Amino acid sequence: MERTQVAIIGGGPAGLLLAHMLHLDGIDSIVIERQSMAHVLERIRAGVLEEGTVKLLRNVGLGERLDREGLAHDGTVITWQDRPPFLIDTYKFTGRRMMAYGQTAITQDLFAAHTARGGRLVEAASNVRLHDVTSSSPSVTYEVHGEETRIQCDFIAGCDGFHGVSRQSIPADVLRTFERAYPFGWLGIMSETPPLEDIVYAQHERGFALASQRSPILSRYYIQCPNDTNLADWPDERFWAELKARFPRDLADKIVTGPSIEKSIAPLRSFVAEPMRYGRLFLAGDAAHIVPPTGAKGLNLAVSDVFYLHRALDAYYKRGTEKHLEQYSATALRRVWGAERLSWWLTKLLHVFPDHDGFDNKVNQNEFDYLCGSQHAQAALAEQYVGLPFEP
Ligand code: RFL
Ligand code: PHB
Repeated sequence: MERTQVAIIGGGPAGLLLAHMLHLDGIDSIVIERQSMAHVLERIRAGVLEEGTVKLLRNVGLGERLDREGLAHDGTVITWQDRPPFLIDTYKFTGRRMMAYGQTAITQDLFAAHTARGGRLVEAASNVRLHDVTSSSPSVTYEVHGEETRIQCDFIAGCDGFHGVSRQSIPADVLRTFERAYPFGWLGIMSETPPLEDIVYAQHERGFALASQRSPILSRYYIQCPNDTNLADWPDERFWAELKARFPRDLADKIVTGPSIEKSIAPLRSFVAEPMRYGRLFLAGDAAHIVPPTGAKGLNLAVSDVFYLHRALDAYYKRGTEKHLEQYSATALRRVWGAERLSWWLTKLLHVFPDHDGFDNKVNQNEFDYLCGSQHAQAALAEQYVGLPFEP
């Protein structure tokens, strides 16, 4: 039997960031992770950070490598068939910038800080279960090498991603879910080649494509693919040819190709579970919601959830107030739904849907024309894409 104030299920970015921020306020936690940390630290996922995320990471002492290696961007480019590039100019409209800095690097930074301070973390934990979450003394049990341990705690933070156990611990008559599956995924590669100058979303009749980056010598590219795509059918040469075919000629010519060092397929899904609190269990990040990656919002939402949850726990331990704990779900969900709507809209605008007809295509075309011609539409998109401020 062990004891802590906050048991954190999941050692991804949400769980590790929460542990870090709680530690800065003298609140004790234990992170329980199903995988080995080596596995968690290898995963390649998100790459673009909102300015609010960057500022938060700096404020909690995690800005050093980020400021050294991160690539600042005034905005993101959209190309449409062969039309000239259009910039979602976040800097012009909001005075704020995005930053390309990989989730892999953030997770490494968080884990290094966790290890340096001697933070508690159980890796390779199986059969993780939550108990008595509606009582004032909940607990979590897990097994390592077949031996069970119980952690008694005040609160449980469910940061265990979309396939975790935390959300499943909320009774079906309490939990409401909202979902949209998309009839395609993203086939992504990482390559040790210099990236394009800008992050570019490409709309094309062959399907969506994206050029992104991790460093001056590391590029990340994606192409829209059918859900039943087999990685073995996509050797590098085929990927590069298809990618280039979806960009306007002058940009395609600038793409530097090379061997891929990683290749994977991510399905696209919109999903929200409400409420994000049940008794003493609080969900954060992908455990509560998923967005298609088109708006680069998934990781940023995990960070904003942790911002709100940390604030609520800090207020409880420092001042004995439960106000923020009670408001956590509603506050976090307002921001979640904003990102859900933007991610759904951008996905709809930029991808080829097998069931779209001429009408849908004309409406999309008009939407893009309107965006290019209207400062108001551009300001609205820039404000949402760069990330709405956290609520006070
Ligand atoms: P994570 O990163 O999924 O971490 C959850 C952690 O919980 C562990 N876990 C458990 N631990 C204990 N007990 C259990 N029963 C457990 N079940 C699971 C898992 O092993 C894992 O370590 O969630 P978190 O921390 O909320 O962070 C969210 C972000 O990871 C996520 O929003 C983004 O990465 C989403 N996402 C992307 N977002 C973008 O903005 N751009 C992208 O390009 C992008 N690509 C992706 C993605 C998510 C993917 N997933 C979830 C499969 C690509 C993929 C493949
Ligand atoms: C990435 O760099 O992985 C990336 C960038 C922008 C997105 C999604 C993913 O919208």
